[in-house]
Amino acid sequence: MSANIYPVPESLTQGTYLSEETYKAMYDESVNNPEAFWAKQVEELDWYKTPTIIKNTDFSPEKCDIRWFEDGKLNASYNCIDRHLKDHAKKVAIFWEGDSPENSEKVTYQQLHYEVCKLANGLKKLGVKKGDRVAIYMPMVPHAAYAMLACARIGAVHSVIFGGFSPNAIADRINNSDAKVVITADEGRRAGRSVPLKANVDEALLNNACPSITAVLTHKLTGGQVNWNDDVDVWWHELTDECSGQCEPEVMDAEDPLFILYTSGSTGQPKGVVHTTGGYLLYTSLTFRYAFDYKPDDIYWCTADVGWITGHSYMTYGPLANGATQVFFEGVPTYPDIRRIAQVVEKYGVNSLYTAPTAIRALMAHGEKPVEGCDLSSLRILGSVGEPINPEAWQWYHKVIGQSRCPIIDSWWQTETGGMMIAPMPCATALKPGSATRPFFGIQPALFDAEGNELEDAAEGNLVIKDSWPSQARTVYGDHKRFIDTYFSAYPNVYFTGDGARRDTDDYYWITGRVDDVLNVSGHRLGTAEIESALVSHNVIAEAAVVGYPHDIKGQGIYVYVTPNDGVVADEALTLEIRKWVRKELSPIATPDLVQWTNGLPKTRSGKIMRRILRKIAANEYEQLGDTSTLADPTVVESLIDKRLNR
Ligand code: 6R9
Repeated sequence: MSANIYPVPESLTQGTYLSEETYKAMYDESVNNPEAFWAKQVEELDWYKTPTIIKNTDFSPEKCDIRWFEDGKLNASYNCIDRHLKDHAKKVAIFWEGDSPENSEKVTYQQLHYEVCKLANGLKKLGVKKGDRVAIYMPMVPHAAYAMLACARIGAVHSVIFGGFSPNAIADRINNSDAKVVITADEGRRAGRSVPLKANVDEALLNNACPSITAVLTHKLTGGQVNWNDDVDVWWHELTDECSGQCEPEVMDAEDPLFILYTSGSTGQPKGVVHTTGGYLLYTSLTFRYAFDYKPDDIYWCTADVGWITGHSYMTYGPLANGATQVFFEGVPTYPDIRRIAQVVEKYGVNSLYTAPTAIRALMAHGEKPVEGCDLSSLRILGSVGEPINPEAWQWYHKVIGQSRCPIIDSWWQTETGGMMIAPMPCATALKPGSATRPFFGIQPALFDAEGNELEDAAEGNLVIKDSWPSQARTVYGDHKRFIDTYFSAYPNVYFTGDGARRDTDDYYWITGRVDDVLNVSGHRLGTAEIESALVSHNVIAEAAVVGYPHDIKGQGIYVYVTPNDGVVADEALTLEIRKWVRKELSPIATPDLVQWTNGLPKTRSGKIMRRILRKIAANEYEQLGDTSTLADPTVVESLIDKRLNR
């Protein structure tokens, strides 16, 4: 293991502010004396009232009450915009790069302020008040960031819904959060195709399905045809036309909610993870600065979508709180051709690039072609997020994109953690391909076995975090019990991540993937339960079980076992229909890769589906099924193996 070590590049050990010694000293203080450590870090932000109470957190399963900086007062939009205006009003905040290379735009901090204030005033005109929820269903255009920041400015709680979700999924999320307004665009664009965003919102709202919504605010992006209902529909440009470009930020408590973001879990419907203002903003700002060794003239590019947590923490709040210049990309890495990433890096002189293993693997399949003829000399730091990065993809990323010069910041974290938890520091940490390396300040990872014993030294087990950190989720919206049950009941008094990990003899962490029924498909997090519920809502399906299986590009593919209702003929046409159905009911990202029809599923005598067996068959590891003696009908397994699809 130790043979494959990449030391900190010489160029990064010079004149940087976070060496190995400073990392160690700061880390030690952050865990031995968190109060003192975080009391110093509050200077990261501008406060109306600087907090004096730093940490007040309780992981006990009875209560689970998490508060940071609770007597502090601030506004997130002020911190992301206004405080940069004095010296940097003309600095570019966003270089927007369209789906088509012919479309681009730049937005300075001054313009950002103007747009955000106008919209904030517009939202007030629509009756949105502090504490109200606003749903945002937008493509990757600067207006998505305006919408988030306008909410933050007036103290409304945004709930961004990924632009790839279907009408049902939109309606569920709107209803769970009781959103008052939904902000969208006429259409999105992806790889030359248009995405009917407004039409999807219309369908979600059909038959008064979302009674809390009083207005649909639409940004005219493509000028495509949309249906219009004067009772609820409002054009963004018409609403904001007469609004002032000044809007006083609302003074918020550090613990006031900033946003809700829905994410998939092991069971049931997605959970609305709630993040609050002070701790979240401070932690994302700090991690952004350290993980990317951020310097004021840097050009930073994260290829995520605002619909996911990475788009919140490291495209919106983290970089903007630092006054950074970043690229906002509407398109996909392989359009119009596989050199798009390299072309955009060259066009803007990108210094730090943060992307996902699935994109890296898709490019890697083309050898050196994705960089042919492109100048990548501006790159200094590369980042990876969303799923484990396999060593081959790591090495390709390092050599071909990073030209063997740039460290790879493989950052492990989650929607619930708000910011990076385990990640190398570019100027301090020697790298091992495939390892997220060491914890960030204040993070105390530990490994537990199934019985709840903490494992010492080099070991493999379930990953938990032993104490709170500022950007930790505070609750599940409207369901604190579910928050406690999901994260604090597997092992009392620690946060359970749902991931497995290995710790090596250098105390480096290697994330091995989810240990629950959450899939990670191309870096998108999906619950098997959600896909199963979409499947059984089709009238030909009696029962469904969904598992993940290893997939070269996507990391995990979706393998579906379905039992048809009596009399249904399961042929290829029906398989196609089922795949389309899930696409439409949930999202294209949830489309099953493999659909195996079966007359039965392996169940225990008490009727529980034995997923362990289904996972093995899907992985084509059917010879190692383990103990099947508790099955109600062992012959089911024979026939499943016989007709397995991943050979
Ligand atoms: C930020 C984000 C969280 C899950 C997480 C884990 C996986 C994310 C990873 C990683 C290995 C990394 N994950 N980053 N696994 N190495 N660097 O992706 O949040 O969408 O909530 O997904 O993604 O399994 O538990 P989210």
